Amino acid sequence: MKWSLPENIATYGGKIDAIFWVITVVTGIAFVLVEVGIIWFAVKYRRREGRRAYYTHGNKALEVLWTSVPALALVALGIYSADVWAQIKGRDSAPAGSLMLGVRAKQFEWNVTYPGADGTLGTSDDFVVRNQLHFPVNRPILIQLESEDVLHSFFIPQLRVKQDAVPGMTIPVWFEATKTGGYQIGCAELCGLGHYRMRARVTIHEPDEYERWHAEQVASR
Ligand SMILES: [Cu+2]
Repeated sequence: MKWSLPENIATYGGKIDAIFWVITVVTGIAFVLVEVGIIWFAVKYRRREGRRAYYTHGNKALEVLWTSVPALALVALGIYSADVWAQIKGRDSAPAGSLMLGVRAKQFEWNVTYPGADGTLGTSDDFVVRNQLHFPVNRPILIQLESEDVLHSFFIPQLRVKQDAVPGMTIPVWFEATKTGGYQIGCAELCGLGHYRMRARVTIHEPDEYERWHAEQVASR
């Protein structure tokens, strides 16, 4: 078992990890304070021979305090992360010149649509490869994510990407890898009995290597 985050190979991964750690520390402090309080009170006010219960209707000042502090913390975290959210998930946030690919989830596989020889997605020479996502390193990739049947979730931990695939919707997801290698898409939304085996291989190539792979695929069809 590993406690650290998975390796980060996404250009925006550092920003997401920073938010993750800030939230973990803030909620971690709250968790420790609450748990210590529970144990402290349970021990201090435990039943004792001859001690009578004390009835109270609460404390207004305390209630205002423990409602407003978490509310302010929540708003502060929201403001702190809004910028990163807009850069990654915002409408039309994908950088210009992104390579566009289609990913269609279904029970229990990922079908990836690549542009054909014309290099344009959505034309008649597109081709589909089952459970294999290939793309070049150091170039933004824009996935048009769809689902054929139920809710799935497109999850590549090392790219810090997790996005629900919703039937009837086409959801854009963009990322840019900083490293070549082999990774995996997992489905992060319980989608049926085969959910656990809904995986696909991710292969991140050097640009010329990707061109070669793509040309081979086009030639073989
Ligand atoms: Cu699934």
